[in-house]
Amino acid sequence: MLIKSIALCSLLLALALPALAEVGWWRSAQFYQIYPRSFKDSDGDGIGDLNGITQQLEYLKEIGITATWLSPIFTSPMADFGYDVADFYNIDPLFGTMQDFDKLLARAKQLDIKIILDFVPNHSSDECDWFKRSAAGEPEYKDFYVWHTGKVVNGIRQPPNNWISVFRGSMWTWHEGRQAYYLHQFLAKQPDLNYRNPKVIEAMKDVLRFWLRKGVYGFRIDAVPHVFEIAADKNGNWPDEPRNEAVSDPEDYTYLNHIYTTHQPETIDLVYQFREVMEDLDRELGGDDRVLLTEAYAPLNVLMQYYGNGTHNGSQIPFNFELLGNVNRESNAYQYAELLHNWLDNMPAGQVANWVLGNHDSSRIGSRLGADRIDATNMLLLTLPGISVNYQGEEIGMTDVWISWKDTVDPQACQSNEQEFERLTRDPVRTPFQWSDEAQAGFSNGASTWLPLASDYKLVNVKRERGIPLSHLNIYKQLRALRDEPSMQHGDVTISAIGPNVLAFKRSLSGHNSFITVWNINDNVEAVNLDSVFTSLSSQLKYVVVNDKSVRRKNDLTYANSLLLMPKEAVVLSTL
Ligand SMILES: *[C@@H]1O[C@H](CO)[C@@H](O)[C@H](O)[C@H]1NC(C)=O
Ligand SMILES: *[C@@H]1O[C@H](CO)[C@@H](O)[C@H](O)[C@H]1NC(C)=O
Ligand SMILES: CC(=O)N[C@H]1CO[C@H](CO)[C@@H](O)[C@@H]1O
Ligand SMILES: [Ca+2]
Ligand SMILES: [Ca+2]
Repeated sequence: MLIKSIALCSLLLALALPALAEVGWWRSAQFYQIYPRSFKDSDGDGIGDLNGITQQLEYLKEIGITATWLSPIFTSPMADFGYDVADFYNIDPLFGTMQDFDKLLARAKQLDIKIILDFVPNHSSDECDWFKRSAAGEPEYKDFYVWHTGKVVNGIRQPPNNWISVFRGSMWTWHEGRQAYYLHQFLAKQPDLNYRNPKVIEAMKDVLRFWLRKGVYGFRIDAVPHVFEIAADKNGNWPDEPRNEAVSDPEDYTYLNHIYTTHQPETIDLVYQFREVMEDLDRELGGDDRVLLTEAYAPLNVLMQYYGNGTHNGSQIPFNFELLGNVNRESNAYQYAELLHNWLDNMPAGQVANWVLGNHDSSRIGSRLGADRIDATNMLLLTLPGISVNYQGEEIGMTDVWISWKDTVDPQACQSNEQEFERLTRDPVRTPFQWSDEAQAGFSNGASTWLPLASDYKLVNVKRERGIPLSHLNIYKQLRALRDEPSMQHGDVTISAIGPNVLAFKRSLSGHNSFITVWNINDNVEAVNLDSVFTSLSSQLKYVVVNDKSVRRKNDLTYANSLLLMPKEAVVLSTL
């Protein structure tokens, strides 16, 4: 009887649990970007896939990830590795099937990891059914894309204006079937959807609804600033964009200032509309909040509007690229402090910050800032207030892999030439994830991988780093554990540059221990007085996380007024 009632009780509990929706679960969450081609290959074809991700979800649990966003997994001819979607409602066979995706969702739910999908609103593939119908002039789809018959100069047909695509060359490509040019901000195989057609907006909202009903918890929206172009004038024409005199290569994207093809005012309202879809589905489905993460490289005052404008909610997580875009090997503590403040001081009330240092388009942290700064930057990401966003492999300190012109596959680089490709290629940050020192780094049991492996994979891999106390991976895990402290979850932050070489910030919450992150950015030994920049510290502080530059160990004590830092040492200290 007793056993029965316990069983009944836990049954009732289990039934009751889903009703306890976790509002704001994302406010101090750890997000992790998976680049599916390179995470884990389950079937030996050398390309990562959904079953591979499912197999390795426990690893995300091990490192304390709350939610993971997957770069595109939809049907695609892979001209831009999935950022050219041919069917927004299906999984590409390279990655698996819809059943595989359902299994992934089910496993993620068991582990309490939320799945976020990449949403590419700006364009589809030219192999998308919508585009084929549009090109054929079918009434329903005729205006789904941006078409123009071009202009004739001296008897020669030319594109309607001078716009240049992100991936070089004209933004317009002639379509024989339709006898017109179509617009593409990226590759010719990525025709832009026409956001001035309300049917397009509705069609894209339907895509969001479909995946939310399947059980994803939101979207990371790709390339938002490119969605709208300026409206055509009354004759159906668009103005030329002005020259950027600093650049002389007329094929290069930066040759023009993109005042008519990026950051049009309608963009913000579209984000608000997408958020409304999230909130509608919150009401329809119940459970935890659905979230929007937006990718926009934009001026701060524009980005802050992405959060919402008082009457309308926007993206909960407009990616903060302040650090990613602005720090380099020479950056000093004053510059870091300023960049952190830029976001925190400009954020609308009630919103939370997010910190992003990498993605599949940007040089890896260890290559960009130096391998001896990897732990320090993970420390920033994980001890600053708000949301941390981690690109796969940064937690184990993967670095860029040099890839020859012959092995280069990134379209952005392949569109250029053997002299230019290294500046443009994104392949070096997309190489297979390093799981172990086994063949193919444990990524695949096939004979080859779609991009070459890093040559240092026997040293830099999950399996080995698990066994090294101060490996990047173990430091990451310690930092993650520390995030559960009340001061980390809800505390204030005070940021200070102590001279050009030392960046420090304090997280504090009344009634709880404070934590102080201190980073010696450069190669001098530094002695700092934390009492000179922070109030109410205990006279002694305890080391709670150290890196491999430290001569001190975890739980050692130091005086707050005379902290000694080794070159490149980064530590987290706690009040007593
Ligand atoms: C907020 O955005 C909505 C939708 O774009 C707009 O109608 C409204 O005027 C804006 N409110 C303010 C205060 O700017
Ligand atoms: C904005 O979001 C908050 C939190 O989810 C919600 O309480 C509020 O009602 C939303 N506001 C609008 C205008 O939808
Ligand atoms: C960081 C990121 O997601 N970049 C993508 C932006 O959009 C273009 C076109 O869809 C992709 O090529 C990039 O990878
Ligand atoms: Ca595979
Ligand atoms: Ca567009």
